[in-house]
Amino acid sequence: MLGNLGDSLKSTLKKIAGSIFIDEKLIDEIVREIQRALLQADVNVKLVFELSKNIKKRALDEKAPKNLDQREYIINVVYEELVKFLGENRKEIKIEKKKPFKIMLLGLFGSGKTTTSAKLAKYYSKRGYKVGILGLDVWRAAALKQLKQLGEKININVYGNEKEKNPIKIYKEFEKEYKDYDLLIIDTAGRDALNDELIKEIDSINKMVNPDEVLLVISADIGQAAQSQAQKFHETCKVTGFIGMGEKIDDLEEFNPKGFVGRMLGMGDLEALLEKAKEAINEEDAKDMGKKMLKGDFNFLDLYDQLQMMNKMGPLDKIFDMIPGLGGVKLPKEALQVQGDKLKAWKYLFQSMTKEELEDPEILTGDRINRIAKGAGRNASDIRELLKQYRMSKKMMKTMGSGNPEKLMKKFKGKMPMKF
Ligand SMILES: Nc1nc2c(ncn2[C@@H]2O[C@H](COP(=O)(O)OP(=O)(O)OP(=O)(O)O)[C@@H](O)[C@H]2O)c(=O)[nH]1
Ligand SMILES: [Mg+2]
Repeated sequence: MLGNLGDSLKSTLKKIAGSIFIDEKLIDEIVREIQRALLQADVNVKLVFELSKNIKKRALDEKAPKNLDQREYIINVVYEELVKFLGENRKEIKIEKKKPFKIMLLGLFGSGKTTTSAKLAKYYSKRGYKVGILGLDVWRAAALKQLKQLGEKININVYGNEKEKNPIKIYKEFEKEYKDYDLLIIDTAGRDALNDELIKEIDSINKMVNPDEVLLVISADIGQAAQSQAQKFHETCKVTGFIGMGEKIDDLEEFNPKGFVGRMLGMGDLEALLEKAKEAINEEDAKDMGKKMLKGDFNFLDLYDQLQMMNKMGPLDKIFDMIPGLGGVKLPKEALQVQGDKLKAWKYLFQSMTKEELEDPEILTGDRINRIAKGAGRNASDIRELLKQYRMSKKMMKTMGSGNPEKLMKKFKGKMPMKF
């Protein structure tokens, strides 16, 4: 479905790029095509009309910046509006320090609650939080077994009691343990519909648990039915978010509307065009990001993100090309020689560090270095090398930044990470 949507939108964008005149007639035509594509993909009618109204208004009213022609500008408007459309309701979960912060998962049978519990647990434990899972699904046979198997795979403690049929009692049974955790994830039972029985059950669990976030897990292929389902669940129990991504435990990413729209539209084709547009428009953004890097204001978490990107995208110099503000920067040779195996090892090392250490690698003591190395099955020298690499990059950026960042940024024009 998404593939079709992408194809239709892409052909519309190509039409804009290939047009001779941009007039109201063409814009009307384009807006109608976009509407049709979105409606076919089962997007809510009201939202589609709002989106197309915005696109039309901007396409007619706004003038392209000097160095961009109107076609390129309109393509960019469509792209921006799609990103805004998908991104406006984006909500990040902030794990507050409260020991434990509680996330409860709800959903119908087979929607992916249990899998998502494990994904979330892995996601947050990787980021240094101590995470536990509590299984309150007393309905499905072997529910706890499934959860425990998943927990074992990702090294997360799972609490539950197969013999107890009352979820409230299970919650109470382990209540003393929860304060040991930064985050407690609560998996609940589903039904084939949101019936009275399920409502009563989640209502009573909700009152007992008092979760900080309630996430509704919905299968991605149910289209607009998602809305009424979400509505109903929300009425029973204030749902704070939705979630879903893929089957494997690693398949949880923070939703990034830019990346999503980019992928959907197959940015490769339009990349050059949009890149040009972005250079003209997003110089401000690029400057901010560039400044952060140049101030040396980055840590292991940023490095880790870059490594993950790199695994998908290729060598370091290419990645640096895509970081706003760093395109065209020549890296020292050593920095480029970091190859696949090493990256993998680093990833394990990062995963063994605490959040504080990732945020400020300089706090790593000799003792910790040895512990982390042991935990990740590596040598302390690997961590020392990683630190060296980190300090080198940081120093390099700082040196670059000690000149005049404004001037420097002009030289390294802003580029969007848009190669998928
Ligand atoms: N494609 C895809 N499959 C998923 C995803 N999440 C879970 N699954 C699969 O969907 C099936 C059900 O997932 P569960 O996590 O057991 O779902 P649940 O909501 O806990 O199910 P019940 O406990 O029976 O209500 C399993 O086969 C999972 O492998 C996902 O995000 N994408
Ligand atoms: Mg389950």
